[in-house]
Amino acid sequence: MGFPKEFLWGDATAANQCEGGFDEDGRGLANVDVCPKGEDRAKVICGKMKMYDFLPEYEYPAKLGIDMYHHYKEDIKLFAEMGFKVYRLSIAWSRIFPNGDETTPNEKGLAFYESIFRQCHKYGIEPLVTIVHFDCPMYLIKKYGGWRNRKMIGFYENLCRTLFTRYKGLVKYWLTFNEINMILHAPFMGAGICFEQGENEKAIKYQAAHHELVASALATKIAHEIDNDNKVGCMFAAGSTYPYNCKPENVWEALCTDRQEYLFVDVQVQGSYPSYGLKFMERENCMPVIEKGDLELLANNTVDFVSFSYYNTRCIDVDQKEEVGKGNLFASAKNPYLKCSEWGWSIDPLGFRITLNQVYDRYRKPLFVVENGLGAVDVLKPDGSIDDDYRINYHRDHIKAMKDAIEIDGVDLIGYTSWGCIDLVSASSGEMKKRYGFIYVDLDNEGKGTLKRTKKKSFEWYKKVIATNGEEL
Ligand code: BGP
Repeated sequence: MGFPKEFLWGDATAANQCEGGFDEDGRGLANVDVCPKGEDRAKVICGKMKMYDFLPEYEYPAKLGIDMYHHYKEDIKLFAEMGFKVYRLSIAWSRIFPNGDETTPNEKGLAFYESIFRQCHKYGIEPLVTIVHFDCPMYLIKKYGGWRNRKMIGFYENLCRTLFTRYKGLVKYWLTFNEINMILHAPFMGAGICFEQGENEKAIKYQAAHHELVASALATKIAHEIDNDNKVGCMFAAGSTYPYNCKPENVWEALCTDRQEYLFVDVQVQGSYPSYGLKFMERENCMPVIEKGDLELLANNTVDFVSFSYYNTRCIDVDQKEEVGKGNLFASAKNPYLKCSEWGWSIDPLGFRITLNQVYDRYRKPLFVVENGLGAVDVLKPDGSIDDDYRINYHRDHIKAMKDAIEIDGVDLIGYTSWGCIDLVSASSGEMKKRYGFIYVDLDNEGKGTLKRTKKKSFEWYKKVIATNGEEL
C-alpha cells in the first residue's frame, strides 16, 4: 500500500519570491515588487498603505529574489537530482503582458517560461503552473483598481488563452489563483486592492472574489477547450479551525471561520455559491454584483482537482480577547497543545490529516497538496554544511500524516509539492532568513551574499523519500 505508484512528489516556488529580474526583458512592474521589507509590509499587503512605486527609504526584496531568472537551469538540475516528478512554479503576469491590458504578449517573457518547461521535461519533471501567484501588473492596479474591477476578467482571460495556447503539450497541470481566499486577509498582495478611506472594504473584497471566481471558471473552460488533457485546479490556503474547547459557541465559531475560507472553494468545486455564503454576504452588506451568465459559467466549469497549502491549524476561543497565535496571515488563538515555529506558526501534523480528511469529505475530488513546509533560521557550519534536522522532522511527520490519510482514511491524493525547496523571499515578512529550502541560498536579509546554492542535509533526505515513494522516512 502506501503512496500510489504515480504519486507526484515535488516542491513549489512562486515567481515573485525567487525570480528577481524585475525589469529585465520587458517585464512590467507588479504589486508584488512594491511590497517592502520591514514593518510597513503588513500594511501594504493588506491594502491599508498605498505603495504604488519604489520609495527610496524602503527595500524591496522581490527585485532580486534569489535571482532564479539567471539561475533556473542550475536550480532545476538540483530539483532533478532530488528526483522531483513535478515542479510547481508560477508565471509573472507582467513578464507576459507588462501592463496587463495589451493584446500582444511579450515574446521574451513567453520564451523564458518555455525554456523553464523544456528544462523540466529534459529531466522528466512535470510542471505544475500557477497562473497567478499573488501578482498583478501595477498598471492594472493604477488604471483599473485591480480585481475590484470587472475588466480584470478579460485581461486574465487573455493571459490564460496565451499561456494555454503557447504551452500546449508542455504544461498539463494548471492552478488558476494561488490561495484565492487570501483576498480576505491580504487584499493588495492577493488581488491588487488598496482601500480608500470610508469604503465598504468587505463589499470590495467579495466583489473582487466574484471576479476571480468567474475568471477561474473561464480559465477552466478555455483550458479544456484548448487541450482536453489539461487538468485545472483551484488552490486555497487551508488549515482546519479547532474550537478551543467544547463550549458550543467556540464550536460554532470554528465552523464559521472555516466556512469563510471554504466559500471560494465551494464555488470552484461545486459550481455555485453555498447558501451560508449567500446569507452571509446579504447580511453583511457585501453581496457582489453578479452579471447575467456568471452563474451558468460557474456551474459549467468546475475544477478537475482541489489543491491547497497547509502550514498550520487555527484555534478559536470566543472568550480570549487577544489573538496570540500566528500562521500564514490568519489570526488564531494560541493552541496550548502545539509547538510553534520560530515565526509563531503552530506545528500540527495530525491537523494536516484532519484537514485532508475534511477537504476530501467535502469535495470528493482528487486532492493535491501544493505547499507545506517549515520556515526556519538555518545555520551554516564552518565547513559550509547545514544540518536542518528540524526541517526533516517537520516533513517526516507531515508526510506520515499524509500517508495515513491515504492508507487508513482513503483520501484520494495525487501529489505533494512541499514549499520553497530552494530558499526564497518570505511572502508575509519579506525576509530571506525565513528559509524553507532543501537548498540553501547564500543571501542574507540585507540582500548580501554570493547567491551560491548549497545542499542542506534535508536535500538527501527528501531525495530518499521520493526514491522510495515515501516508504523510507
Ligand atoms: C503561502 C504563499 C507562499 C509562501 C507561503 C509561506 O501563503 O502561497 O507564497 O510564501 O505561504 O509563507 P511565508 O513566505 O510568509 O513564510
